[in-house]
Amino acid sequence: MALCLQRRASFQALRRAARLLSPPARHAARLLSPPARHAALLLRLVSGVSYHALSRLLGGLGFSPYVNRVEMALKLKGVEYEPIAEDVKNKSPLLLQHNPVHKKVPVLIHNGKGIAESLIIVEYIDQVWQEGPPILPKDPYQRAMTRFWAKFIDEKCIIATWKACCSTGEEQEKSKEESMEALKFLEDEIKGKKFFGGENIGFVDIAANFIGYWLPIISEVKGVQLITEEKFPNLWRWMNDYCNDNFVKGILPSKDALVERFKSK
Ligand SMILES: N[C@@H](CCC(=O)N[C@@H](CS)C(=O)NCC(=O)O)C(=O)O
Repeated sequence: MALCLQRRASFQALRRAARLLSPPARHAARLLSPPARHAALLLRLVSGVSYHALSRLLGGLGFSPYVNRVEMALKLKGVEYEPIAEDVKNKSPLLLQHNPVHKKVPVLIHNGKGIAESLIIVEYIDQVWQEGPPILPKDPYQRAMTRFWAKFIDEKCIIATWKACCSTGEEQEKSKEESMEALKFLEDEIKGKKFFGGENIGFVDIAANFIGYWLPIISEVKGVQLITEEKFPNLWRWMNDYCNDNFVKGILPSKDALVERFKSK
């Protein structure tokens, strides 16, 4: 009987805690099994942490520009998450379970379900945590253009600039040319705007994280000049604004750590 009363009291407390949750979190709570719901509510009750604490980021303790995109989105939305280290040379069963197709980080595990591919994860975060600042525009045309540029950055800019820095001979020369051509499009796209997202950092800025921070460091280490103020004044200005933005600065890995990493590559 005493146990029954205790359970009832604890259920009432949990119900009160449930009322404190935001509508999307309440909806998410309904999808959990009763024991998981109980545990999540207790967590909220004792620590003030919401269901969103059930987010885990695979690769979240390494140096990956792709993982860094997801960290940006989670932090922009104020989502609590658990970073999990991943050794990509010796992949964990958790990574293989949640990203059997590509076997790459990042993977976001949210409420037990895995989502792979950094840009898809960022979009997912934007949809799930709608109460935070928007990452993609709502207008369908603007949204399509945003996705277009993010895809362009992934397919044309990152691969070409990486090869321009890290390959040799003919492949390097060809990649340098491809980089210049691709970066020129970004130069035109950022002209007259503070960020690709307008006044605030958005999806394309997050997608271009590699171009803004990692590329200048890799170029310096490898002695390859790609983005200069003379050739790309608008992109150059964006890179400075982006990297010196107080929010972004707090999420980027240290330059020294990256220099060390790329010296050995
Ligand atoms: N298109 C993927 C790329 C992710 C990616 O290349 N991740 C690297 C770390 S930076 C990785 O996991 N590499 C392991 C491998 O290639 O086996 C994304 O956007 O998430």
